[in-house]
Amino acid sequence: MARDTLAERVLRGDRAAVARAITKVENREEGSAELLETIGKKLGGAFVFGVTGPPGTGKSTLIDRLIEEYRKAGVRVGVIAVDPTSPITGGALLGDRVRMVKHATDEGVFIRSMASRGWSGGLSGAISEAIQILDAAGTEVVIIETVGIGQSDIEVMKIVHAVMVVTMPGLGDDIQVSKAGLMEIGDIYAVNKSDLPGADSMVINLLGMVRDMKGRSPPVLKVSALRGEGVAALFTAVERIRSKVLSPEGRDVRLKSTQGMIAELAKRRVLDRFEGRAESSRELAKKVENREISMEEAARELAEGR
Ligand SMILES: Nc1nc2c(ncn2[C@@H]2O[C@H](COP(=O)(O)OP(=O)(O)OP(=O)(O)O)[C@@H](O)[C@H]2O)c(=O)[nH]1
Ligand SMILES: [Mg+2]
Repeated sequence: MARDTLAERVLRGDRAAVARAITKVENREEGSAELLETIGKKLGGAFVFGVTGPPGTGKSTLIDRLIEEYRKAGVRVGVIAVDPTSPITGGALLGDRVRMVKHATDEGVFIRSMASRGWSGGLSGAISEAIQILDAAGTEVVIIETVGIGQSDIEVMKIVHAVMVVTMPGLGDDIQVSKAGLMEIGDIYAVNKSDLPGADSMVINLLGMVRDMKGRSPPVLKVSALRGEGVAALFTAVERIRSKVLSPEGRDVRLKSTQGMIAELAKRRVLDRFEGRAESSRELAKKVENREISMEEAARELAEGR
């Protein structure tokens, strides 16, 4: 009997196969497209939840708590921690993610760190692909952790169904969220580290900002991931968002996320094609240097691959 294909093992929810499949698409190994085509027709419809916020606010610790809650409820969870470091300096922040190792033996939890490579205009990791693989493997909740500091996390937020912004007391309160554009994207706000002084004023600050938003009133919740205080209430609020997203009412949100994923995949194709043309781009540069063609023509040729 023939050995099961990787796609079949992924569809069965085999965690090792999921890891292997993500690596495969990340490295664009042969057979990646076929794999994605097979599993892409068997998506289960996972809830994709973005968790962002300034560095060190406790996002990973809080996600860890949410994983615990989900596992108590028997829900399969996947986490993709998007590492803002470049592939060259890569891994600098990885130690941070290893904190979630206590779930290492739980078949219902999958944790992966991925680099968001620095292509302006695209995610260029394989985040959309990883989401599909996890979804096809029966993961019900996929959490994407990004650091809320730059463009790449805003890009990530286009492909998720809902976003939780994690802040903490201090750090110049309102500035840390408003400056980073985090006030526009949150569906829920967590003020973590409530065991430290200043949490209440941070909550009041955020509530003030939330009140100014038109047509939206995202909840603001105080929590201490360290002590586990407020975690149950936060989990309930997140679950309310999940039910809404997955209900008929959430159709538009789901469509928007699918659209974002397709756009990412399309961008990747264009960029890959583009990168593969390093040789011809050199030739084109020579032609421009020799005044045979204009830069405009060269760019068109490069982009359209003639
Ligand atoms: N006092 C206190 N410390 C906390 C709490 N939650 C997390 N921390 C600590 O804050 C530090 C950062 O926590 P992480 O969970 O790594 O924060 P993060 O937001 O994921 O960090 P980055 O991914 O690097 O942006 C760690 O030392 C945690 O132990 C909390 O509720 N209270
Ligand atoms: Mg983290």
